[in-house]
Amino acid sequence: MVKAVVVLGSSDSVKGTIFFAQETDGPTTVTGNITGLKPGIHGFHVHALGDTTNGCMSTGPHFNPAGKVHGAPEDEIRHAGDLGNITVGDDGTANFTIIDKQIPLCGPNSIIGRAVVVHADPDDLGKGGHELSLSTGNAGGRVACGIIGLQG
Ligand SMILES: [Cu+2]
Ligand SMILES: [Zn+2]
Repeated sequence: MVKAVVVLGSSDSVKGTIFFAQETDGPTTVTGNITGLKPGIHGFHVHALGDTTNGCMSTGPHFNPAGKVHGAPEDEIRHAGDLGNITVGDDGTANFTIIDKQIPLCGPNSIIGRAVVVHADPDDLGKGGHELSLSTGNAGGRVACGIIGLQG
């Protein structure tokens, strides 16, 4: 079992912790609790870089080792980092579990040292017809992020 954690720390208002766990060669389970978000649907991705020197802007594009276009988590053609959307309740809190096969915690495509980003708007999953749909899902600004670090 390999475990990792993200502490969202780039925003005064948004707080949260996201845990990752993977058994050998199995899918990765992502479990998150985030507070201080606007109620509704927010894009949620793994971005390529664990660099927050310029806040969430310096975390780069969606993690995309296979060189594909943006999509939904269940799509064949997607970025590895495309984890879709999280739903925030009226109290500003999101609790979620995501199980995904494209975000390993070890091996050449490991997401350790990269970043998780929560967006201001919904991810259209590549189907919105906007010029940004096939690159970012047109998910708007980056409201919170954190670096994915190994956990013991
Ligand atoms: Cu993103
Ligand atoms: Zn993407």
